[in-house]
Amino acid sequence: SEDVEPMLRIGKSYLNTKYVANTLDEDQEEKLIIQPKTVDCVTFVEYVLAQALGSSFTENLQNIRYRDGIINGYPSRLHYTSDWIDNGVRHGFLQDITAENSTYTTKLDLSYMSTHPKLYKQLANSPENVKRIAECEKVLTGKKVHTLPKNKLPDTGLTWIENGDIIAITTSLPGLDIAHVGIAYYIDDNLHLLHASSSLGKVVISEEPLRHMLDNYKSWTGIRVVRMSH
Ligand code: NAG
Repeated sequence: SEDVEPMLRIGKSYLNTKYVANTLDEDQEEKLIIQPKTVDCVTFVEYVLAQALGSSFTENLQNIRYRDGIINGYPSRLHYTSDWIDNGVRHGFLQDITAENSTYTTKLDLSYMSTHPKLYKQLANSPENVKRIAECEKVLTGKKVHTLPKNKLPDTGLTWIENGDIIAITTSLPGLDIAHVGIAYYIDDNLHLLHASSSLGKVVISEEPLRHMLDNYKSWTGIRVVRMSH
């Protein structure tokens, strides 16, 4: 049954967990924060994936959250989901499902963090961090990635999108790649999203199908789908 899928089973165990933003940004010194009782959309998926991968949760989390698993200051954290996905694919614990199943592509154009340093505690007063982040953005900018435009996603989902898949929602916001992330969850043949919702303040299963959620936000353009490699 669907509950056998580990991402889904573990993800559901987080239902009602409180949504709190910026839990990774409190300390000046960058270190591995493990705070699964308060999550945002990204940290929710990270904790679930780290648990689903098995054996060492801490080691998994570090490999998921930091470029090549190495913690070396704020810029070593994988802030952009495209970078996060790239890292996971490179290290063999994620599979790019949209790349295998969708012919639609888009070119990455990343600049949001370096152009909005005031929005990030660790960038606001550190030109050095801004410079390093800008370098990371430059590496990925221009890279072609596969996506599924939202008008190609029916309420019922698609055969190649499975329970427990990680869904990353693409955005038209200039300089940013992904606006939100969550976990695919089929209910009565419709594809819903299991996610940490900032508006509801906790981890929920969306009442509406994912397609409706996408239609509600003009800047949400489509999705990328990635899967934990077993
Ligand atoms: C992401 C943030 C990242 C943070 C993560 C978890 C961006 C581009 N990325 O949305 O800095 O580590 O959430 O809180 O803002």
